[in-house]
Amino acid sequence: MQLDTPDLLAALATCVGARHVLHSLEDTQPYNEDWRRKYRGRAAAVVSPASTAEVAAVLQLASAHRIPVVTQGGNTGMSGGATPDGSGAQIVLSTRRMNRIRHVDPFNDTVEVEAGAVLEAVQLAAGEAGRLFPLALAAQGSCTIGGNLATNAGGTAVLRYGNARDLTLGLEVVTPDGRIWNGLRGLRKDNTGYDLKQLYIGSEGTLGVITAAVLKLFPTPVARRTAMIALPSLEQAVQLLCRVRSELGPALTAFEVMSAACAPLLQRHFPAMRWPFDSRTPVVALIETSDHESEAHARDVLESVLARALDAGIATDGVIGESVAQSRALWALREHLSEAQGLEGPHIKHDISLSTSRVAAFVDVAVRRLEAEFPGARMAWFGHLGDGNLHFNVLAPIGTDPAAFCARQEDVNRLVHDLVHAHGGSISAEHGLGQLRRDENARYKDAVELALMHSVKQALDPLGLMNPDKVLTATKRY
Ligand code: FAD
Ligand code: 2HG
Ligand code: ZN
Repeated sequence: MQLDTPDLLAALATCVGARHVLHSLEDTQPYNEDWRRKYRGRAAAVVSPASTAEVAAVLQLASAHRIPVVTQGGNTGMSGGATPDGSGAQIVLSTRRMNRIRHVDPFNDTVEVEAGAVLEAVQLAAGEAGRLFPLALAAQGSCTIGGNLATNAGGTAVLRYGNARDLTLGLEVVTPDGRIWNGLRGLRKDNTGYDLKQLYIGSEGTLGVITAAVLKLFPTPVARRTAMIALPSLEQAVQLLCRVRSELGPALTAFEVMSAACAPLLQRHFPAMRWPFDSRTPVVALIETSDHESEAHARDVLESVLARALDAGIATDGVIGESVAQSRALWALREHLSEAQGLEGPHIKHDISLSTSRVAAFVDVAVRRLEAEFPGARMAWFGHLGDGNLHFNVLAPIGTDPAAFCARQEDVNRLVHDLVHAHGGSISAEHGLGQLRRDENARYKDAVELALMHSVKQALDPLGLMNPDKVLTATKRY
């Protein structure tokens, strides 16, 4: 039976308390819009449970009355996955109040946290216990563990520690009908049937609500060093990656790249930041090493890596952060790129991955074709070259209307994604499909794989109430 608005609000209030149910347009506005301001909807209500039991109560209510639920963590997602539609029928379930770090276990090298815990708070809790939680991304001050797991977030340390999936040992999930699955096992070996947690990780809120997780911890390095290196081409950047990967082994913890179109954006929107090279440098790499010996050892290792790259003619210039502050300043350049691109105006994002052996060939042909078809368009790509993951973002030509350029998004996507597909890559590396890439994914995905995905959705969310029309086109209407 459908509920009218006053009854819905009253029923939700019995689950979480009236103070934690928002309804007015003003109160719900921040939850109705995504970080990029690309998507805007209208939630019937925003409900904020404080515990797993309260999430279960909300989902029991939603399932009894056929109310669709959009789970939202930090709302920093890049694919519109956490934004309700405009029907006014969906509720947003915010995990913000479920933010406890339940238990750090240094003997097992694990931490158990609630889904609404902010990533940075988890990193700090691990640090206080003398351990490292290595997931790292520019949104870490706002994004939540639940969102990280639901999108299988990547970030800057994947080449050393893996993505969110690789860092997860156990999950607690509330199913769409309000049952609680406690899979909070901190085991590194557990072959007792289907590995259900892997279905929920990366499912973007379409199968259930992740309420807690057991995550892996690692030894904290004694020293970290950052270098920024100027390179004549992406091909040279890949060569450098291969060299440092074999020279440094596990000491290499990040290998990021930025294209020439990125520097002017930072200079325009963050003029106080200092770009250390000529702003026309074709490619700049940002490398981070972690050392378990000493500061001096870390410095020597990175200095010799840079010297050898310069001697071999792979790199043309380089700087090493001589202090924590200098390293932070180098990282800040990389971390402000999303914001700088957003300040430049709406643009067309691609979150692609390719094998590192094919990434340079892809970029070469993609740039040539885009330049031919969209003269003046700026290919402001950057990203995690260590994982073959580029944010191949395309910006409007200088002086033109960015919104008019974005109207051609489908044509740009077709060109870029067809090429990614032809190069054996993926059109969605770390941001999730959400609503932004749902249809693109259906276009390229193997038909059998897509059918199996629909079967999983049908099995775990038979009423189709969990984040409808995200990841997959809904086959049911509530
Ligand atoms: P939200 O945006 O709230 O939600 C994202 C998706 O997860 C939605 O589909 C939502 O329904 C679902 N969801 C959220 N919580 C739960 C839950 N508890 N249970 C079930 N489903 C849930 N991403 C990267 O991977 N790597 C990066 O380097 C990176 N850098 C970024 C930099 C900036 C400046 C910004 C703004 C974003 C960046 N992102 C990056 C994207 C984003 O931060 C990640 O996708 C992050 O994991 C989302 O977390 P969130 O809590 O904000 O999730
Ligand atoms: C990053 O790596 C994020 O900084 C955001 O994944 C990418 O803004 C983007 O396109
Ligand atoms: Zn990224």
